[in-house]
Amino acid sequence: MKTRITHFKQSLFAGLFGLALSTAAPGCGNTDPGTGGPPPPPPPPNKCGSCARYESCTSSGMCAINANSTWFLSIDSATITSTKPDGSAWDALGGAPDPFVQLDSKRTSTKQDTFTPTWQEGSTYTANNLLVQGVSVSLFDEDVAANDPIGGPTTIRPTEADLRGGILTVRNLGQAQTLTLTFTPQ
Ligand SMILES: [Ca+2]
Ligand SMILES: [Ca+2]
Repeated sequence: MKTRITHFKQSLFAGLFGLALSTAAPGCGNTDPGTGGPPPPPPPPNKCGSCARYESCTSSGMCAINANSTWFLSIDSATITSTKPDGSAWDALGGAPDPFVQLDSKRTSTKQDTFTPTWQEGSTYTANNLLVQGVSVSLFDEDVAANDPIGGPTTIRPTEADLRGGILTVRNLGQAQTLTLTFTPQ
C-alpha cells in the first residue's frame, strides 16, 4: 500500500513538473489549448526551452534559424585604401573617393570625399536568401565620367553564426580593407 502511494505521488509530481515546463516555454511546440472533447495527450518534453523568434524548434530539439525568417541587411561601413591599386589618388588633385555600394539591385547613397564611409542602408532578405544564395556586393568611387571600382563584385554568404552575432566584416575586398554588414531580425 505504501509503495502504491509513493508511485501515485511520483506520477503526480511528474505531471505537475511537465505542466510547469510546458507553461514556462511557450512559442515552441504545439500549445493547442484544445476546445472540448477528450484532453489531448501530453506534449513531448520540450528540449528547446525558449527559441528566439527568428528560430524554430527542430524535431531533434534544437533551436535553428528559420529559413523563412526575415532579416534587414545593412551596409554599415567601409574603410578604403588611400590610393587606387596603381598608387594614384582616387580623384583629381589627390582627392578622396566618393564611395557607394551596389547591393544586388539596390544602390546605396554616395558618401562624398571619404576613406571611411558609413551608410546604414540595405535591404530585407529571408535567412534562406542570405545563407544559401548570398548577396552580391560591389563598391565604387563615383566619378563624373566613369566610376572607379573599389572592390568586388563578390558574393557574400553569411553563416548562421554571423546572423546570430548580427555582424560580418569582410576584409581586403579589392581596395576596401574592411566592409562591415549588420543583420537585424525583422
Ligand atoms: Ca575617382
Ligand atoms: Ca572625391
